[in-house]
This record gives sequence, structure tokens and C-alpha cells, in this order.
Amino acid sequence: MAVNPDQYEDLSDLFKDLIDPSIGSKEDAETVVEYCEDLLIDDVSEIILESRSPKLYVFGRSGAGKSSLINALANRQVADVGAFEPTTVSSSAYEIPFPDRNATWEVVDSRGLFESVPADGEIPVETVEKLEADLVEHNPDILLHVMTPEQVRAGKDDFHVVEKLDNSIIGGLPPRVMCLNKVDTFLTPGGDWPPGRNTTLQQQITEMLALVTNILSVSDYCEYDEDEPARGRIYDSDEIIGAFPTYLKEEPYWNITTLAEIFCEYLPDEAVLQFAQAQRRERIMRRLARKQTIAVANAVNHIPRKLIVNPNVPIVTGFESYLIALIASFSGRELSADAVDEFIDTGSMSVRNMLSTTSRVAVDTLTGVFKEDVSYIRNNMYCVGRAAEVYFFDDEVVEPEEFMSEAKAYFTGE
Ligand SMILES: Nc1nc2c(ncn2[C@@H]2O[C@H](COP(=O)(O)OP(=O)(O)O)[C@@H](O)[C@H]2O)c(=O)[nH]1
Ligand SMILES: [Mg+2]
Repeated sequence: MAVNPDQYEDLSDLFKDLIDPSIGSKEDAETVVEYCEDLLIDDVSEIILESRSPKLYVFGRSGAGKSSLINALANRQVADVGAFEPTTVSSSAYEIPFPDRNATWEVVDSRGLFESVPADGEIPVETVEKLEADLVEHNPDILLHVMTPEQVRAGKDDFHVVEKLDNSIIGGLPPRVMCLNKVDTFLTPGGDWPPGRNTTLQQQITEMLALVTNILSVSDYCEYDEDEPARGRIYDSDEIIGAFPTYLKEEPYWNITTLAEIFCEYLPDEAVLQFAQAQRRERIMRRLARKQTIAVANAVNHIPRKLIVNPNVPIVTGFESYLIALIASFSGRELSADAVDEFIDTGSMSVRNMLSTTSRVAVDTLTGVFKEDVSYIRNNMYCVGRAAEVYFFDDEVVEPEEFMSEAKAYFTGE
């Protein structure tokens, strides 16, 4: 099970279920739910309720590996590899469904784009028009320019074509990623593979990256992985996100995960979820979980005092339940109060203690025991969120207190 946006359609209903049904008055309950909505639901809705398909646009010379790239990213045969490509631009659009993951991708393969440009010639008007129409129709989030090392070395022609296109297209091209495919062509017969086991090969890939960076006149960049500079470079540029070498002929591919991570990082919030879910990328879902923990922890700092002080309104517990339920759902569970009960039941006594302590301290805070120190509630909430994250993602029971120093470090830099 992956996150299903329909489930989140009425988050306020979830609140009503999660917040103790024996809540004092109907009015108090409404205030609490309203308050939670204002603070938190907007944040979730951008990622989940407004979730839409990621839109990728792939271009590059015939044979560079565009179809292979689409297949490798989607992890299935979607595009025909080695297929004849036209010499006029005639893009093909793929809608790639991942029904069991509640996700769909839109991928457009420009085909023929470079072939339509005569050597040393101007870009035909039809090419610009076709590309422009494609960009308007599909409105891609990211462009992927696929090149082989040979094409990189062959000169600057292809880079010029893209630059010219960028100038000819109204509004310019969307941000693009350079995919430098077929790095295995550097390999000498009998040489070690993958590049991580072959320093000569790594060096050749790094040199190619340096060449590309130089041709693109990018002065500021950082390595994607400091320990392995051959994995690619992230550019400090609005137009070009970075350059990443790949091997995509057959499984096991090389470095496709890096590309996928880059997309998760650079896609707009609304498009990240469906990209990540289809990739089964747990790291992304975990990052969402962590974001929620921090949002809820910050939110409890701002709970109106008149609500906390009333012990009939278990608002803090409501927030905790909400957070636990969301984290459970990000990990692939149904979004329901059951996961909350399970977490509390399976958890150690300290999980229960932590929950009740948070509520008690919230009340104490306002009756003078902890004075103004609401940071205690916030840190506790963070601990509960982290313990839930570890429970649902790693199947491990960890005392919430274990995360206290992390909480302090996060919020106050202590
Ligand atoms: N050696 C090698 N061949 C590759 C690689 N990626 C794709 N190919 C092969 O290159 C050929 C063209 O690939 P394809 O994806 O159809 O390119 P497209 O024309 O840009 O769509 C096919 O025979 C692929 O198997 C790679 O990383 N290394
Ligand atoms: Mg193709």
C-alpha cells in the first residue's frame, strides 16, 4: 500500500476520530479541529492532496539511450530500445501508470530533435515550433538531455543546439539535467566494472564531467558524492541542475538511483510523491515523515493556552495521534487510528509515558510548574514522531527519550 490521496481527502475527519471522542464540549472539539487544520493540513495537502504526475521530457541524439533511460527510471519496458528514430521531430508521450503505487508519470521523448538540425545549420523553424508546442502541451517539470561520451567529445554542436533552442523558445527551456550515458564505453576489455571498482574508469568519467562542466561554462558546482566524484555534479545554476553519468544497457544499471534522487530533490512538491512512490523510494517517504514531525512539534508551541489548560481537551494527545497516524501512512500503512493504537500498544511503557507526560506537562506549563518552557512539549512531540518513524519504517521499538538530544540539537542547536 502506498499513500492514496483519496484517503487524505478529509483530514479533519481523521482529527475528529483521533482526538479523544470524550472531548469536553462540541465547541472545544471544533476549535481544536479547526486549529489543527490551519496549522497542519495545508502542509500535507500540498504534497498529498495536490499530488500530480511528474512530467519529464527526454531529448538527445538517436541511439544516445533515451528509451533505455525511460525504461530504467520506470523499472519496466515502456519504450522500444534500439528503435528507428525519425529525422523530423515527432515526440512520443508515455503515460506510465503504477497502479499499485497510486502513481502515474508523464514522460515525453522528443525523438528526432537533434536529427532535424542540419550540421552547422540553423535550427529549422518547424523544430522550434514542435518543441514549443510540446512544452506548452506537457509543461514538463524537468528536461533530460541524454548524451554519450562520444557525443560530448565530438564537439560543442549539441550544446549549441540546446543553447539556441533555449534562446528561441518563448520563456526559455525548463531546468534540465545532463544524463551522460554509456560510460561503459570507456571500459578497456577485461576492465573492472562497476566504476566504483575501477579507478581508471572513475577518472575517465570524472574527466568527462569536467569537460561537460567546462563546455556549459558552469563555474560553481559540487560533487554529488564526495567519496565518488564519478557519480556526478550538481550545478549552482538555474538552467542546468547537474550532470550525471549512467550505464543503462541492461540490469544492473549504474547510477540510475542518483538520477532518481536528483528528481526527488528538484521536482516541485506536488510532483514528488508520485515520483517517489513509483520508485518505491523509502527515503523520500521518510523525509516526508520527518517533515511532519517537525511541523507538528513546532505547531504545539503555538497551541492557544486556553485550550491546553483545559484538561478536558486532550489537544496535545490529538496532535500526537495525528502525527503517528500520518507517519504510519507514509510508511505504507492505512491511514487510520488503528496504527496509532498499535504503536502505543506495541511500544514500551515509555511511549505511553511520553504521551501522557506531554499532555500533563502541557497543562503544568500553564499552571506554573514549567512556566513558559513550552519547548519541553515541542521536544517531546519530536521524540514521539521520531519513535513512530523508527517503529513504522524500521520495525524497531525505540524509547522516545532516545531522541531527546536530537530534538534539542535540532530546535535549539544545543
Ligand atoms: N553500451 C551501452 N549501450 C547502451 C547503454 N544504454 C543504452 N544502450 C544501447 O544503445 C542503443 C540505443 O538505445 P536507445 O535507448 O534505443 O536510444 P534512443 O535512440 O536514444 O532511444 C540500444 O542498443 C541500447 O541497448 C549503455 O549505457 N551502454
Ligand atoms: Mg528511443
